[in-house]
Formats: sequence, structure tokens, C-alpha cells
Amino acid sequence: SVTPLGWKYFSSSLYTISSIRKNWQESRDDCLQKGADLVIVNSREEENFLSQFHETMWIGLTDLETEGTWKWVDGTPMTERYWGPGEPNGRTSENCGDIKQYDVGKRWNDANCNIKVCWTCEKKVSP
Ligand code: 2F8
Ligand code: CA
Repeated sequence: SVTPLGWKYFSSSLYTISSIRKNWQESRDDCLQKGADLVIVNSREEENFLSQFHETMWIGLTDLETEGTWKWVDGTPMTERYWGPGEPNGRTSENCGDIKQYDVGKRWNDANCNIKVCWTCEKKVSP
């Protein structure tokens, strides 16, 4: 099969990063419209793969439902953890996860859900 224009294949999923910035919910809505969802990070390899996208990007991680309990958009609990130094630090004011650059490399941050950044959608495909 072929990789559609604008999408990159990695380990049974297709990924695309936006060229514009939106808040977390609008970003998620865009992914859903594309038959995808915000990216869910399940491994170090996937985390490294995402580092090729050179922008701060929303990922499918949120603790909006219960403060301090981080969940992926598919309802699964967070098992892998690649938080930046000191993160998450925003308590009730930062309830959405993004990946951004730290001195130590790209890591997860809890950010205010209303800020506008790029986002990455993931669509699972059969291998
Ligand atoms: O240095 C980490 C810190 O960076 C920003 O604040 C200066 C982030 N804010 C936003 O993304 C809005 C914090 O969430 C982050 O902890
Ligand atoms: Ca933070």
C-alpha cells in the first residue's frame, strides 16, 4: 500500500503534523475529522520518531477529567512517561499534554489547553 501525501508511516500507524496552530480541543477535532486522533505515545521508539517534527505539538494526553490523572484520548492510562524536567507543573491551569523542546531534548509538558500550537494526528493502519 502507499503512504498518503503529507503522512509518514511508522510501526503500523500514519502520522501528520499540522502546518498551523490551534488549541487542544480544536486540534483533536481536526484529527477526528481525518479519521485519526491526537497521537498516543506507547514507546521510546515512537517518542523518538515524533522528534523529527520540529514544532511544539499537542499529543493525545489530558488530565481534564481528574486533576493529576493523565489519560490518553483512547481512555488508556499513561504507562510510558517522557515528561520534561519539572513537568507536569501546571496543576489545574495546565491540563493538556504537548511535546516541546527542553535542554535535555524533546519531552512532554502539561500546557494550558487554550494555547495554540501545532498538533500531530495518528491513524492506525493494518501492517
Ligand atoms: O519551562 C517549562 C514551562 O514552559 C512554558 O512556560 C514558560 C510552558 N507554558 C506553556 O506551554 C503555555 C509551561 O507549561 C512549562 O512548564
Ligand atoms: Ca507545564
